[in-house]
Amino acid sequence: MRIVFFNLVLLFISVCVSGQTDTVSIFINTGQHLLVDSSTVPAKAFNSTSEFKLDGQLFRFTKGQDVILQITNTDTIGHTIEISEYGFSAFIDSGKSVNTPITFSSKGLFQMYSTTEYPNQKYLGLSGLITVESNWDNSFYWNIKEFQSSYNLAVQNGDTIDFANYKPNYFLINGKSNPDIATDTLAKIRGKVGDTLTLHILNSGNSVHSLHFHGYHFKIIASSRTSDVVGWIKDTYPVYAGERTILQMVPDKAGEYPVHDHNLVATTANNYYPNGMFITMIITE
Ligand SMILES: [Cu+2]
Repeated sequence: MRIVFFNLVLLFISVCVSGQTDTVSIFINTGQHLLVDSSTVPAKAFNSTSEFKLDGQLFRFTKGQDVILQITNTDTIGHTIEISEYGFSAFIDSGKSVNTPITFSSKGLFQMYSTTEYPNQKYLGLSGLITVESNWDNSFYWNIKEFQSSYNLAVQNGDTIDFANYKPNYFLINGKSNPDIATDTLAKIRGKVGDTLTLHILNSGNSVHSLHFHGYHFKIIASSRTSDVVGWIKDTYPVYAGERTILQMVPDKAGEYPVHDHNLVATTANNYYPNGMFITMIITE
């Protein structure tokens, strides 16, 4: 009791000293995710309300921001949630909430994910984007992943799965596939000739996704996998499982050009083309 009181006093002091500590609510939710062909799979997501939605799962912070993450677990199992680069780790039991302070001291793109039954709970969707920036102009965000629908059911039922035999059949950007993804303003790259457009990508899946951009070249600004690729100018880039990368491009002409996974199976949904990881960019004068 004395320790709890002491911690509360410390928390109160830290809130007062910093002047402003925002409480940000994050819910661990479960539900049925509607796929592009109208089938559904069990999935999980981080959301800002208790309503389940498998989308980009983007949480934006500014550099230096002090935050109390209030994480509420509406799932039937407990989860350990980590943001590895910040040393953040919290266990939230089923039906419980925890408040954990964190200061977003460095800029960049980070992954918040469940380490529970790793990688199975992350695979179901508990892998979100944390972006720490000073401005978000001309920024776009892709949380990419793939599902093998039978695996979603198996994980949900507590059955064993083996990713060595993985044959995914759905391929998602922010939870959606072509053509539904075109309505996602976080994902749909729109800009003007000469703009600096930044695409932040997290591969939340268990497969490599080699992204091919038509019409323009981009520069690799950051990669969590290797610094060797930083500064490269490419039109195709393989984003490995778990990789966070930031790509930048300055379009030199107007037009509408595709971006798609170069692995063509990933442009399908349960074998139907082109209902996978495929979207167009729209650049105007
Ligand atoms: Cu192509």
